[in-house]
Amino acid sequence: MRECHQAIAQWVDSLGAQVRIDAAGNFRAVYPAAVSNAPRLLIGSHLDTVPNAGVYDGILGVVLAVALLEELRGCRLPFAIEVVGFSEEEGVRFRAPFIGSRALVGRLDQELLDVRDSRGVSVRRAIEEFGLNPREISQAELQSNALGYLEFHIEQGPVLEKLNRPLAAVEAIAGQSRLSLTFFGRANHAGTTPMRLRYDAIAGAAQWISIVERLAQEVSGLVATVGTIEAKPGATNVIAAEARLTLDIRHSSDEIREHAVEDLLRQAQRITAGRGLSVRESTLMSQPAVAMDSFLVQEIEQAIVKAGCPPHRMLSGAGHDAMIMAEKVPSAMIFLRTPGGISHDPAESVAEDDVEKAIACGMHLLDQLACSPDFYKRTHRA
Ligand code: HGY
Ligand code: MN
Ligand code: MN
Repeated sequence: MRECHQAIAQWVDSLGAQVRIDAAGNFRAVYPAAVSNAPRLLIGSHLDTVPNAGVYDGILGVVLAVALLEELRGCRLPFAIEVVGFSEEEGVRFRAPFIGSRALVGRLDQELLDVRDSRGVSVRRAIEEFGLNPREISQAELQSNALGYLEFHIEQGPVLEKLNRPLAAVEAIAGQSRLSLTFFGRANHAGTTPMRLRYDAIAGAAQWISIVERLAQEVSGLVATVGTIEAKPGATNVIAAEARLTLDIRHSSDEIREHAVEDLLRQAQRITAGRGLSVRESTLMSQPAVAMDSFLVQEIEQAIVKAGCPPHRMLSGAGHDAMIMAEKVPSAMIFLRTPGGISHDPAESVAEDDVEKAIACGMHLLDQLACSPDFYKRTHRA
């Protein structure tokens, strides 16, 4: 992350932007406006990613923000532009996503600072180890002069490729719940324990996982993923005493998502009761679906057309920092087509032509917002 900050700082330094790393580890660079004390528009995305990832998820949105500053060729707008590179969006290390953007909306609270990673290192300690001061986190918060937040991001799915659209305006971001469930059984010898006398935690978890998949297949628009599973003691010839897994479940309707979570937790209770097992669950996150700012969505759509692309609006199944930033400032996203619909994998890619169109779209958008009286009426929500 430090090397990443240094690389981006080099790019923006020559453009006259003021760089700082805030107390949540976010990269912040302000490109001044034509006048002093001007309001500011934030453009950015996250710099962290997932294990064995591609090289565009998150970082592309920060690189595109820098590309827009370069395209301005020294021209100053009526508003400043703040490039933001969020420190932690994916939730991989601490199983709690959006740590960086939550700092900007004042929600990086003590509870979150106390969350520990698999080695027992807390968020607070990780911030200190990075050389930052957690007591200064409040200084990372958005100021009241923030006009809005824009995020360029790869779609990470197959929709735009199927429609042969390079770009899209995101209308809303699906809500998501992330839970941890641990199934408890009883360890025993794999060779001597008859099948009818077993309390097999992995077998119970496996039965539940098949129900998770079946429910998501049956409910339109619902996606559910068990992405991690750990067994204890974790030996070939030992019946598992524990199976710890995570559930990621999403839908554009909060009601459908929450109902699905309740249903699956009931199913886990039923399965474990029937097998003489027990189960403990904890909710890691419950993030409501978030609509993007309708004024900005409209402006983005116009800019997409001016960039020579057919307009398209869509839902984002992936979560993004924009859903957190929307709590405080009007926020919106521009999606770039993802060839093969592949993401969170080294095969993730973008077409250079689409990136070029995204930069053209971004420049039209800046031009539109600079001349839009309505844009300045947008205010930061306290
Ligand atoms: O998991 C997601 O929705 C995104 O990649 N953070
Ligand atoms: Mn991601
Ligand atoms: Mn992302």
